[in-house]
Parts: sequence; structure tokens; C-alpha cells
Amino acid sequence: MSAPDSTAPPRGTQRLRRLLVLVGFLVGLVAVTAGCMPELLVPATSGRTYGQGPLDAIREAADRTASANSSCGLSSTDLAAMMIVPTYFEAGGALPSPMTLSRWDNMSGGRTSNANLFAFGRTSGSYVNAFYSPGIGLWQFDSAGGWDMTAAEAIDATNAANQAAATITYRWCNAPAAKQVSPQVRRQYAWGPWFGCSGSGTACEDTFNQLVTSDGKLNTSFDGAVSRTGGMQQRTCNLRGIAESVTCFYVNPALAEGSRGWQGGVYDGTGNSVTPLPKPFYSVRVGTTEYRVWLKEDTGYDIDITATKPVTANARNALTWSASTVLCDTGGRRGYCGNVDPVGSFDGVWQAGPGQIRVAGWALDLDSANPIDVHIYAGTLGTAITANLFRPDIGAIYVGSGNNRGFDAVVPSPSGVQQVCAYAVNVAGGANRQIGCRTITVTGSPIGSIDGFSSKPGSVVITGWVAVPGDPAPTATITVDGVVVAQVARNIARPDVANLFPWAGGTAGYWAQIPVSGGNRTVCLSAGGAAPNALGCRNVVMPTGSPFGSFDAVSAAPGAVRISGWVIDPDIAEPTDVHVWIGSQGTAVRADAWRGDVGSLFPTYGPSHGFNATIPVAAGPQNVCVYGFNQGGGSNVLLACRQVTVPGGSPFGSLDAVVRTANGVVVAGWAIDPDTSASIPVHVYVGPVGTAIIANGWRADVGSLFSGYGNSHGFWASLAAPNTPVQVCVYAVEAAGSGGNQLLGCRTV
Ligand SMILES: [Ca+2]
Ligand SMILES: [Ca+2]
Ligand SMILES: [Ca+2]
Repeated sequence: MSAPDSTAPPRGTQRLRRLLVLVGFLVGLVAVTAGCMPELLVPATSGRTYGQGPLDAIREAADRTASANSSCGLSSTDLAAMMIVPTYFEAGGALPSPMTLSRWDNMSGGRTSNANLFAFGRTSGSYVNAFYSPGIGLWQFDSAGGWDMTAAEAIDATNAANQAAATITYRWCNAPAAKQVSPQVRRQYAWGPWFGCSGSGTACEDTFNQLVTSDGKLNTSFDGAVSRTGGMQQRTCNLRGIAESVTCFYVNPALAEGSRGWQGGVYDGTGNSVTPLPKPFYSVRVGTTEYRVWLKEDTGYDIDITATKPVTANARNALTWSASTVLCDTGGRRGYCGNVDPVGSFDGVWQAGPGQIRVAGWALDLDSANPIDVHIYAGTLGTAITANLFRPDIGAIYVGSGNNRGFDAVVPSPSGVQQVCAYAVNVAGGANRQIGCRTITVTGSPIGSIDGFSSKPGSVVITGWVAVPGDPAPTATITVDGVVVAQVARNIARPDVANLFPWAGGTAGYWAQIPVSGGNRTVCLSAGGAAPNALGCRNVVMPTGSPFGSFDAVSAAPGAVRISGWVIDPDIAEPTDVHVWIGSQGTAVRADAWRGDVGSLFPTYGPSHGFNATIPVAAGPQNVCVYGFNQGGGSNVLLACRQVTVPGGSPFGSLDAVVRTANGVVVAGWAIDPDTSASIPVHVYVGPVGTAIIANGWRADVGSLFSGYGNSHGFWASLAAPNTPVQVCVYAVEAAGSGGNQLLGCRTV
């Protein structure tokens, strides 16, 4: 066969569609007028043969259309020949077949939208031969052209010939002037929508000349074995819920009359090969919708398949595929003819609470326009529910069943390991169907108690036991004001419980310390997914408020301040922080030092709330403020501010002695830099000769005079000196903070 580009819509299609409404009206108007049937040359000399049925349809359509458009100068014979010519290139073969189904709509070269012509858009797998051929019939009217024809209507030569006659005649009559320079040019313009005749070649014109004799007869013989419907069979069908007793057509390529070259080639899934040859299908028009149905009986598939689209829509973007059908061929009782078993799926089961399971899935009975019941059996415990929830995915698969065929419900179940089975309940003919079973461990209502309960600031201690039927290792669920705060393992032996409930195991006890914030609180016990208060509650008033305490003392130290005091936050028993602010300098100090006096006053908080800290600061007067840092309820609190002057400046000290010895001089004294408790250097000059020493000798007398500086500030040195009188000078060297070197004294010895 030739290679008609069926995926390319005939050019000017949209304009043609509008105008063809008018043409069709005219055709109908003149259908009863007497015309001039194209006469056949007998015997034909062209060597060409045409199916008798389609030839008669073409001659009748040409007669009517040419008569109605007689002003255009197009004879019925010329029009008939112009109609025949494209069919040799579109349908192909020596005897073009009315049933021709397009095969060249492969997916190469940017035709990816053709994937939508495959069932469910799947171009491989089990269902590829449920293929929605877009181009149909002798003229390969493609759905991309928006033609108002179903597959059956495009196969029916009477209907298709009317469309072809109207299209060709319109283009002949309305050809631009440049296309009317000769009949040959005008014909080529009229053939424009057909790829095989739209090029610059002369094959179509040559064929035309073969078909028309000089005296205006059609030069073709005919084959009586090819009927107008090309082997398509008319049937009567019901589409449940859609239409009853409607005319439907059965298209079986194996029954095609005429040339079957179009059936050659096998789809190989590459996208470059021919498309699949469709399995036999039904074509039904209901209003403006076409249904194509592939029955299991015809395809051997495990499902029926239905494709629907508006008749005039392009199949490449308008098809809806369903994995079912409601079509019944009433003659052969083929397809869905009622009284079938329900179908469905049991998608999942989950624990939903003590002794309760959630089940989900879908079910429907094609015999019913309404949702059906599903019976759930958890062990021997049965519950009826209705599959009436929104499941558009199922609606898309089961044509005509609507979108509300899902179920998702909570039903009771015995505890323990259970087999849960779902049954779709039959309506009308058929029988109930099990749609699935699943196994789940179901836990029952918990038992247990709160046996011990105590509180201290910030936390409670709760003890007791829990057990859950069906769960060998449940946890104790602790809530505070309804919020789960802990899942506590059972690990404490409770032989008393085991005696009463052997299935609970030997270690049903639990112990937990739970943080609880200040205020009125309700602490509850539960287990096994039961309500939070299932196993009891305790009300407790937890202390709360802002920190309180005392900033007991501040003192100066070399380059630092020392602070001390204590603080408690009512919300928690544990140590908290104080924040110490000196000028713009903040320091956090953990108040966790032992303060037995505080512990005695506030026994629920214990003694560990003291703070002692030495904080480096610059010399000079300082304002030291201490805040209790809040936890939980309340806010930060200023305990107190205290003033202190931090010593600083230049070193000071004393040159206590300079003594001449046999070999030189000995010097002694002490020196301190008030900015530091560290020992500092002193420089000793004997005449012009300087020597640096460290004033780190033990001077308890000095240490007692200057608290905080320690005792290591003395100096003593034996230095060489000339035998003549010499001046000895000693300087304390600035070592920290501010200040400068200071002369301690000079002696001449
Ligand atoms: Ca049924
Ligand atoms: Ca607080
Ligand atoms: Ca200093």
C-alpha cells in the first residue's frame, strides 16, 4: 500500500469543517433531485477494479454532489474519478478496502502523542492490539481532522463517500484563481487534504486519466465481493447505563473485504514500525460520543477494554481508556450482558485502635448502578460496610460505574493475629466474591494502673503496670494534659499481675520520671492505642514562678570581682543559672554550689543552688548586677546590684634596704602591681648598670597588708658594684592593667 500520512490532518481542516456544514446541508437538500449517475465503460480497459459496493456509493454521492454544484463545472464522472483516485494511495492495494485501518501512525519523528492511541497509553505489554486506529476507511479520514465520523461511519462507504464528495467538490468550486488555470492544477488543489495526492508528482493525475474516458465514462470494472461496509457487521448492543438497543458495528480485520495489504507488518514496539493491527472491536455512537470496545472473547485478554472520546475529537489527546466494558452484543450475548460477579480489591488493613481495624479498597457490581456492600470478616467477626467513597481511579477503569466505589472504614476485630477477608456482595445475577485477605496482629483494650505517683519541682515519678491483649511487649503511654510525653518500656517484675493475667507476662511493671512544667497538670496512663486516659490519671499542681534568691556579697580582687549568693527557680529542682552584668559585660554562672542553709529552707529543691564566681574586670568602680535566669513560668529577676571598686594603676612597693658588701651591694624590698596578684619585675640600677629581677620572694607581712595579692612579692638581690660610692635605684615595673613604672627609691652607698 502507499504511505498515507494519516497523522497529518488534512490541511485547512478547521475551515473545511465549518464550511462542510453548509455543503452537507445542500447535499441533503438536493438528494431527491434527479441526477446523472457516472456511466461505467463496459468492458473496462484501464485494468483497474473497484469494489462494487463502494463504487456504487461513490457514483451516487458524485451524482448528488455534482448536481447540487453544477455551476462549478464539475461533471459527476470527473468527481467520481477524483474521489476514487486518493483511495488507491490512502487505502492502497488493487482493490481498496472500506475497512482499511491506518497502520503508519508510528511514534517516530516527534509523533509521541500517538502513544495515547494505545490502550491506557501503554505502548508495550499485554494490550497493544487494543489499538485506536486514528485513520479509517477508503479515504483514511483521521480523527485529527475533526471529522464527525465514528470508525463505523468512516468504514461505511455510503457515509464516507458523501464526506469525500463534499470535501473535493468544495475545494474544486472554491479553488483560488491561481489553481484554476487548468483542470489538472485544479484537481491537484482539490486533492490537497490527501497526502498521497498533495505533492508535485503526477501519479494521481495519471490515475485519474486512466479512470475517465474521453466520452465521460468511468473506466473501471468492479468486484461484487466488496460491499459498502467492507466486511463490517451491523449488530445491536446494550451499553448498561448509557444506551439500550443501539446499532453497533463489529469491525474484525479478518473479515475485511478488498485488498488487505494494510494488515501487513508487525508492531515491534520500536516506534519506527507500523502500529499494531487492532484486534476485532465494536464501534458504537451514542450521541456525540464514540465507544470502541475490545471484548475478552475477541482479544483473548484478561480484561475487556473500552475507549471513549467525542466523535469529533482527536484520538491522540481525547481518549479515555477503561479496563472494562458495559457493552453487550445482544445477538450473540457477547460482552457484558448482565448478571456478573462483583469485582473489587482489598487494598490494606491497619490497626485503628484497641480491637479495631481500618480496612480500605474498592468494590463494584456492574449489574448495579449503585454502590454495593462489602462484608469484612476479622476472624469470625463480620461487619457490613458500603463501598461508596470517592475513588476516581476506579471510576476511570470501570466505564459507567461512577467515581464512588471505594471503601475505607473502621470495623471491630478480635485481638491477636487475625486473618481479615473482604467479600464483595453480589447484586442481581452472579455470586459474592472474596476480593482479598490479609493478616494483621490486632491488639485489644489495655489494662493497667498507676500505682505510685510523686512529684518534685519540674518532674513527676509514675509507676505501675500495663498489659495489652495481643501485644507481648506494649509500652506505657504517659500523657501530660493530653499530649504524649513518654512511651515507657515494661521492665519491672510484677508477679502479682502475672498471677491474675498470665498472658500479660512477668514484667508488666514500669517506672518513669517525666518532666512536667509548672501549673495544674493532668498526668494520664494509656497503652495499646487507647484513649489517653484509658488507664487512669493524676492531677498535680506543679510549682512555678520567677527565680528567687540572694546576691550575698561582692568583693574586689586584683583585676576581678568576686560574687556569691544563691538562686532557685520554682519550676525545677535542678540548679539554674544567674546572669552577672558588669557594665555591658554579661556572664552566665551556674548556681550549683552547695548551700546547706538554702537546702534546709527549701527542702524540695535541695542544697545545690549556690553561686561563687570570680569575674575579670577592669580596675575602677564597678556596678555588679546579678539576675536569676528563668526556666518555665515566670521571668528573669534582678536579685541585686552592688558596687565595688576594683584596684588598679601603677605598681607600688618599698626599697627596704641597700647594703654594701665585700663584693658589691645587696638590695631588698617588695613590689605589687595593683592590677594583678602575680609577681612583677623590678629593675635595679647600680650606677648605670641595670638588672631585671622578679619580686616573687615570700613576704607574709606584705600579703597580710594587701589582701588578695598573696605573699609572693618580695625581692632580694646581690649585685656587683665598684669600690667607690655608687647610687643604687630600684624601679617597680608596670605589669598589668593601667599605669607606669615607678621608682621605689635610690640610695648612695
Ligand atoms: Ca451481579
Ligand atoms: Ca520559673
Ligand atoms: Ca598596673
